[in-house]
Amino acid sequence: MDMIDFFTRSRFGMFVHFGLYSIPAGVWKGREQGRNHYAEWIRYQALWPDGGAIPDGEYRALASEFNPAAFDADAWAEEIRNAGMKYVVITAKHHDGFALWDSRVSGFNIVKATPFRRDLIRELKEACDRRGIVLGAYYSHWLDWEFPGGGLPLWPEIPEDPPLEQPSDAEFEHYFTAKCLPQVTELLDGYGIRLFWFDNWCKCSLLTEARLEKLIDLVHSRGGIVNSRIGVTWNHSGGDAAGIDYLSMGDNQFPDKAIPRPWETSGTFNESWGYHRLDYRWKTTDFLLKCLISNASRNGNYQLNIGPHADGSIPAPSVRRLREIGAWLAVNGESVYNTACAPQPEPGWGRLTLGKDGALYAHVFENHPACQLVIEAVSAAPRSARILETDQRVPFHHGEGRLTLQMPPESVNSPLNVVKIEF
Ligand code: FHN
Repeated sequence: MDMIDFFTRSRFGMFVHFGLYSIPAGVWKGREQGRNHYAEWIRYQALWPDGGAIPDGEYRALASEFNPAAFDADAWAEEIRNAGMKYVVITAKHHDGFALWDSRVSGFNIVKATPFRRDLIRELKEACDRRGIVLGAYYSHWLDWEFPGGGLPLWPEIPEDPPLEQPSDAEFEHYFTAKCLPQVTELLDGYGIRLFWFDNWCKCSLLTEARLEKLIDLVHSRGGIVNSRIGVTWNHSGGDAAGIDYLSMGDNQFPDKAIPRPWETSGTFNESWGYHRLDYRWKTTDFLLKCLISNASRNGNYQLNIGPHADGSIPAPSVRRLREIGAWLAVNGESVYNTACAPQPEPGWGRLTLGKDGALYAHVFENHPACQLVIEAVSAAPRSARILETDQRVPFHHGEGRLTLQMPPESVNSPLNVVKIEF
């Protein structure tokens, strides 16, 4: 399979942040983690701003409690498929260094260090394969808080503290060659992973061009693809980054124009990536769908994150939203999958996507009775315009390169209508 072609056609994928941090879930010894709501950062932010990080031994001890007995790879894969997502990228290893597969490189993993003793990546890969879903891996190649020489946060978690002492170049080289490259090789060769999401977001001298080239070449040698956050570029507008297959935006960042190369936004349902028991800032399905549609209309993908509970179950607010998005896509999917940015200017009332067969899809963000929707720069007169979900005919007028759709008053009852315009 040509991975980048698959990625571009898919438009919608899942992100999963799951690991030892899912146990404290944003609360350490009865107190809410400070600084931000990224529960997967609790190792360094537990006591912010009054104290240091969780001591290494205490954090590692979470492994002996990690037992996601409710994890069911087929149930996860069903939710992914029913949501209309075509791929899933899971934190195979996040910054804490803990691996979700049976790694021979480091014993700090789900099989060797926890009572669960099952290989989650293997189970999920098989469940995804059964459904034609592509499994990808998030791999924290720069930060690794358990292995000697792994990168540490560049900034002090407590403003008065001196910055953390960084590994030397030689120490980082040890981590890079003894853990990072061999683990990525395990994911490529032992698990057939071809879609990689690496994570770096600041200029870091340890990620030298030579190291990045090695990592990129390794993934490319097996036909895999890598994202821009590997560190070569941090350019939201889409700079020319050698070796990069797709761009990743900043967290929850949505560009306001089309980008002429493959790209994606990774986003959260609430604020945290890992499960956070006190994060109640859930976004609405309407908002999330608009993010998906908007990105598709600008040539981009949307990778929407779940943070499963420590027992492996998916939080109810995510499940409800996933199912609602899936229900919308079940009837409107052709206006999103395998589409591209339309040549017409983006209208203020919504978004436009262009199907491979030349159909134009008008996504109505603002529904109100008897509204007229104008699309500029439509050179030919359409042969038909219909609401995708109901097949209701939409009267239109075409003249002087302008198409005006007269939305039927009943259509206000369905939010996010799509009008399919055929020529
Ligand atoms: O530090 C990580 C964070 O925990 C999370 O994984 C996000 C996902 O995009 N990436 C980093 C911050 O941007």
